[in-house]
Amino acid sequence: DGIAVIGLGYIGLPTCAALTRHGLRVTGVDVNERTVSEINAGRVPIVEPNLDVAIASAMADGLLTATTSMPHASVYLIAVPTPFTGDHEPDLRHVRSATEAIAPMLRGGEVVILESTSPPGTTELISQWISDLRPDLKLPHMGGISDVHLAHCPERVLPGRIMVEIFSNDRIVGGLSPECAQRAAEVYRLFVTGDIILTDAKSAEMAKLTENAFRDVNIAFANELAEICEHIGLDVWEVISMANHHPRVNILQPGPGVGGHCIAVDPWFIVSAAPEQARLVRAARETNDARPRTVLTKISDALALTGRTDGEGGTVACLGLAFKADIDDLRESPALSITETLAKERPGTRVLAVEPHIDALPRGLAALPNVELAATEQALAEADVVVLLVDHAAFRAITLADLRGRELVDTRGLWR
Ligand code: SAJ
Repeated sequence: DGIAVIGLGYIGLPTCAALTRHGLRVTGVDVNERTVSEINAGRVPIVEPNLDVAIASAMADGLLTATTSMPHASVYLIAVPTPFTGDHEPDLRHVRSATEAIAPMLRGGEVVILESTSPPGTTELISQWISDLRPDLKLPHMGGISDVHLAHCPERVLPGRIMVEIFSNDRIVGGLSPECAQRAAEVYRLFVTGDIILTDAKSAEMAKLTENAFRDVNIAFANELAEICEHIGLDVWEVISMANHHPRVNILQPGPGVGGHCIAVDPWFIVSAAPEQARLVRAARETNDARPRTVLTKISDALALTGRTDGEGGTVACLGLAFKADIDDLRESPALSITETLAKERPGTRVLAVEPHIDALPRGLAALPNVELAATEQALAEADVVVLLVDHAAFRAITLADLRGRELVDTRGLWR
């Protein structure tokens, strides 16, 4: 009966592409009717290199269909968002509704795989949810032989490189039983060239969170170093670059904060699972979340140097809105939030937003009368203060000569 991929976003859609490239028949399921009709019309609603061609050829080969209603499938792959609530607790409502849609379809023998990054224990929770809805089935959390196989296989692809990493990355497959892990691993062996590591579901859940918490803690270390170096009058990028010549030191780069929908979210799942123990993980989150405010203070200081005090005019060029270099993704972007907060807090200041990867300002920014989308040259020509927020390749060509006479706030160390 083929494979059903639930959630046609940044993970689900590339997974459809990867499976169909290997000749497998895939039904993509999404609650959003617009997403479904876009995909069925051969259009890809997200920007990711090479994804559009892969989806177009899957459609041309008749291997992919998108729908809003859950089909029967031999393998269900859940790739829905797992955000957090206002108080940093995991919000599993999309996983729950995917489970509720799958449960009535089960006949026995199916493999259900959770790919969404989830708090430890979620795969077991899915097993319990299914058994509540289907008391006629044996589920793996009950022990013994089960009718349905459940596993967690966390996605690990890097936005911007998804269509490479989805094939080449090693995969962790954590089953609710060894048999569940084996059955889920068979699915990944169909298209993954990297190693497949078998474990239990809870260890797989924690391993994924650990990867992103590792990166968050290391970025927080770089951001804290930036603040220390500034306090004592040193160039943090030079200090890090020298320290990284040590064979066992590899410090990441400071920046305006951590964006995207993974690294700024996942560590909170660890904090939620063990609040007393996860002190460093929590501190890292708080350090990285505090960065945009530090950048805003620097922008105010720079404006003051040009003779502008709060609310008193001036033009600021904000270079970059995306959450990191060379992508168009603005979700949870510190660059976007800095630009928006600046414009809101200083209504008398003109803000020129430069983002070569988009054609129109996102709604929140477009609604502000003092914000315009500008080309790099115009922004550099008209600004009193130039703020570098994202190290896009397009901005690397800017020279110090182009910036002469402007106050600079460089959050990425490009203009040292
Ligand atoms: N950042 C810095 N300094 C650095 C590196 C990154 O400030 O030295 C910032 C970026 O500007 C960005 C944020 O961190 O705002 C996150 O960017 P990223 O490139 O580190 O990670 P993501 O969010 O694009 O993807 C991560 C990846 N995880 C790891 O590298 C451990 C990816 O492999 C995961 O699949 C993805 O999260 C996910 O979906 O969980």
